Amino acid sequence: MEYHPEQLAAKCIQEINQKIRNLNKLNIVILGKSGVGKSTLINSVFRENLAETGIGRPVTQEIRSYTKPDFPLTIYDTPGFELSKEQQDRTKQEVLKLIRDGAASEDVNKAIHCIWYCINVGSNRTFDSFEEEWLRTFTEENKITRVPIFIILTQGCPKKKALEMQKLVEAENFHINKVVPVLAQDMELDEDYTVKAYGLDTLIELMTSVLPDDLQDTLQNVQKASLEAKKKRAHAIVAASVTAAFGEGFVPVPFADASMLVPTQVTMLASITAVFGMNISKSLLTCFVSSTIGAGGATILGRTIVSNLLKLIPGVGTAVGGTISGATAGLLTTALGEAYIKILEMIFKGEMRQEELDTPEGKKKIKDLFLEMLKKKK
Ligand SMILES: Nc1nc2c(ncn2[C@@H]2O[C@H](COP(=O)(O)OP(=O)(O)O)[C@@H](O)[C@H]2O)c(=O)[nH]1
Ligand SMILES: [Mg+2]
Repeated sequence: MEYHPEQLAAKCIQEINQKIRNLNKLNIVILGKSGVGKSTLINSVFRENLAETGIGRPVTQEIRSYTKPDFPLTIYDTPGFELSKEQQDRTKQEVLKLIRDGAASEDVNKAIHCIWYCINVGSNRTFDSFEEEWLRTFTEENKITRVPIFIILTQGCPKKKALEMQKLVEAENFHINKVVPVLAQDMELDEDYTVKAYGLDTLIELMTSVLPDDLQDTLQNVQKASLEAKKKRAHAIVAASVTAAFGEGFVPVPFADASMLVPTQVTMLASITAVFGMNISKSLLTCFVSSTIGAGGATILGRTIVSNLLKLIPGVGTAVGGTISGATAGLLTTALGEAYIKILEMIFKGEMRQEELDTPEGKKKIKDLFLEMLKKKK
């Protein structure tokens, strides 16, 4: 089997698209009076500006949904929440029905996975008695379906006030998962005094802890607030790919036969890309593949790895009778995955543009990174 970096990159792109298409849909209900900062929160946490796509699609009288094609997230918003007691009551019944119907469908794509109840720190001393009553009955009724609920204290500035409010709300002992103070965007208080945004990474970590495994890739794909959460998931993908393909590492892998190693690596790179939720170009992937496991146009495995890489890194393993050990194959795959994560991290942080990698310096950088990871892992 002969693989060229171009072909491999094309295969990667194909798998990335497929992987993203197959991600389960995450469904979040967001509640709270208008002006508390729901839209700002949504747009700061997720990588698509869902809240800007107009008035949304009416789902029921009080519920609107926001989504985008090829984006595995739906936000259910309740725009009339504060207008009257009737509307709040109706909202409650409609949300509970949405939850029940979703659960009854037994379809992960239709279930409601989390509820974000937003309270504005800036304009409130605490929440009013009607909201308190609403939350009391809502959380009681939700006890059966057990959809995770976060009370999010929005516009959490000054922070001291946000923390005081957190204590107050926690003392209510609602049946909820967590009270989370956040400031979704920097807040300018004075011309020379700006309070930095905070709390969104914590919110994502909490989401990570409550969502089931079949929504973890989705969460990481759609969120942009926590690079750490993305990296953690990506590291887990690398470890799982290696274990699945090479087990404990004692079984020899025929290095001239790329049929085992290469598909494992392609799938791994595709899964990592989906978790980062970035549009990675085919030329970047071609560069990456050619600068790591295969030198331009040659067979990826076999000769390349054995005569170049293993020689470069003494002690990493040797080729015996046409095979490398599963452990060595695992090591190479791990280093490949970790180098790729590092590159996506640099792009995510804006430290490097994708095009910059398609230069001699860029390629050297990739290669050095891969070798560095190999040395680290051995
Ligand atoms: N600086 C800053 N302004 C915010 C924040 N959250 C909301 N706002 C402002 O508060 C106003 C109402 O926010 P919006 O998201 O539209 O509230 P919604 O009605 O609940 O969707 C807007 O002018 C926002 O710019 C925040 O975290 N930081
Ligand atoms: Mg809004």
